[in-house]
Amino acid sequence: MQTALVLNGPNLNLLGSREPAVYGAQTLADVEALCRAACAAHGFALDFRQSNHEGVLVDWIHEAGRALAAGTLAGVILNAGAYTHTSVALHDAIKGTGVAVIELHISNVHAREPFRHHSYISPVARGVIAGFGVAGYALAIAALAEPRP
Ligand code: CA2
Repeated sequence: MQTALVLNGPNLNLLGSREPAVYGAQTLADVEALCRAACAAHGFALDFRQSNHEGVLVDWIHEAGRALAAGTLAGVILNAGAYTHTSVALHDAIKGTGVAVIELHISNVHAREPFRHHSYISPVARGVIAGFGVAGYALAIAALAEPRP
């Protein structure tokens, strides 16, 4: 059974505690449960993580690259949070490992402040899902199950 690796970046541990109008009322634990159900439906194991540290996220992408080489990885769903808009390091890690990454945002970043309109992840992502709330995580897991175009 292949694994879907779901990586969450800075401040996503605060989900459900503030800004419900933007991010909804569900907690990160609720999102993990939602992902577990979606993975079960698609025959994936789930590895669900969160870090506030850029280098830790880079290390996890490298680990995903090794899992890809071993044939145990279905792909990565990455909500890089604010690092989406700043991190050349994450861009380089994704490009360097060749892992299939689906970029995920809970909010529609393009309907928000201009500084959220640019992503360093998008050019190296297989696809992007944004604006569907936490349901986007289940959509991303379903997308991982689709054959590559
Ligand atoms: O919409 C998304 O998923 C984002 O990746 C969330 C990031 C933001 O910087 C991106 O532009 C879009 C922020 C995550 C912070 O989440 C919080 C949740 C509750 C309270 C405070 C922060």
